[in-house]
Amino acid sequence: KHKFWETQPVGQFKDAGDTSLPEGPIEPPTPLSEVKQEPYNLPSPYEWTTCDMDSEETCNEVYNLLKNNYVEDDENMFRFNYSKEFLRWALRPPGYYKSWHIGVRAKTSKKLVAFITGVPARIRVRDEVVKMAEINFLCVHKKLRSKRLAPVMIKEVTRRVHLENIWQAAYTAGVVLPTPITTCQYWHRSLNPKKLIDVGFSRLGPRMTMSRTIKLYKLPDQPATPGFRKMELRDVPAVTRLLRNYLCQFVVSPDFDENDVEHWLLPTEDVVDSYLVESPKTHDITDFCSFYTLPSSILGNQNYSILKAAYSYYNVSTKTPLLQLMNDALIVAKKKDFDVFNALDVMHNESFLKELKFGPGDGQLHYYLYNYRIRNALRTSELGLVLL
Ligand code: YNC
Ligand code: MG
Repeated sequence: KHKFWETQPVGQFKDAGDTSLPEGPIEPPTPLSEVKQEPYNLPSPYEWTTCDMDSEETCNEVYNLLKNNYVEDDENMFRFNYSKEFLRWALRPPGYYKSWHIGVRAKTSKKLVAFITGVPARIRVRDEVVKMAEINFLCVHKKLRSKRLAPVMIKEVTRRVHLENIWQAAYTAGVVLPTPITTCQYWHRSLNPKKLIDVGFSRLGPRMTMSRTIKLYKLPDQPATPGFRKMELRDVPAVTRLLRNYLCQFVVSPDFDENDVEHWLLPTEDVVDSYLVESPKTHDITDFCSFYTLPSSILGNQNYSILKAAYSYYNVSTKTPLLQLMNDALIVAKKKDFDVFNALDVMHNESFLKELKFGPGDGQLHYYLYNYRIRNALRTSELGLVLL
């Protein structure tokens, strides 16, 4: 059934529930001298290219490939439209490798027709911190689908990850592959219900009018929590401590240091927003919330072309109730003109989703590890990892 994935060091469906298999790496590392030195072969009309995301021109090509060919919802009404600034941020974290930003071009026209990326991350699984690659942005042009290009791209990124002496990876996908460590659901909180209904993202509830719906989702103009403010550079040490202390309770989470926090969580306009609560009395940083900006193209609507979506990222509450903190996040997202606020049912998110009027989405998001076995699937609340 999975001709490619059956050959890979991932949890196989036939091994589900086999308690004799140990947790941890499935295959040991091989000596670097035994890693294939040449790229895998592509069908002859195509060639490999390393995408330099510092180059305005290359970044534009990647942006356009994804804008036209990346992930759509099941009904093909929306398609992710990652911005160039977002792609630069996502692909250049501390210690990134340019060689992991892999493109495929048509040899004659030089047109970019496929893409896959990795970035390095330290991921903690129970009490072990493992160097991994986070794999993302796998995309094959619509006209080249179902030709088995994806397996070649996955093997090539794996080879380049191995060349850096890294042997594990983490990734998410909307499709079921062998074998998810957990399966999450997206929840959506309307901020601009009229537009969401007009574009078919949501529907008017039974016995609801538009004006009752707008009233239902109305939010205060200002956050309620005293000391709630935007995160600044000087907050990096305190936010790192807060976040490390919080994330250690989950079975799988990133092992963030101060450099990672500066990169991934310090606010970047139209890419990532972070807020914290500074105690007005003690000036302690007690709570934190963040979201990233990922618009979607609206396919074939007369009135609107972009859906502006915020995605819940990492949130920590120690003093402010999480419900109140996230309500303040909704308020600032609304002020920034987002149409919808999305969140997965990971970490403690289930404690606020229903009360803050999030509704369950249809698509599921499956989380995977490569070459690392987890004996039993996790509950979504045991997962402390959000990928972009
Ligand atoms: C997918 N999303 O099952 P089998 S998520 C992984 N992730 O193999 P073909 C996928 N594998 O089942 P197409 C996958 N989708 O026969 C399909 N596959 O064993 C598997 N969509 O290849 C599939 N982006 O080339 C099958 O399929 C084989 O032409 C079929 O290409 C697939 O970024 C794709 O959803 C997804 O652009 C490129 O449909 C194409 O359809 C497309 O014939 C729209 O491929 C965009 C989209 C996926 C977003 C993502 C995470 C990717 C993770 C990849 C795995 C990484 C493993 C770790 C590597 C490093 C290891 C180290 C160390
Ligand atoms: Mg293909």
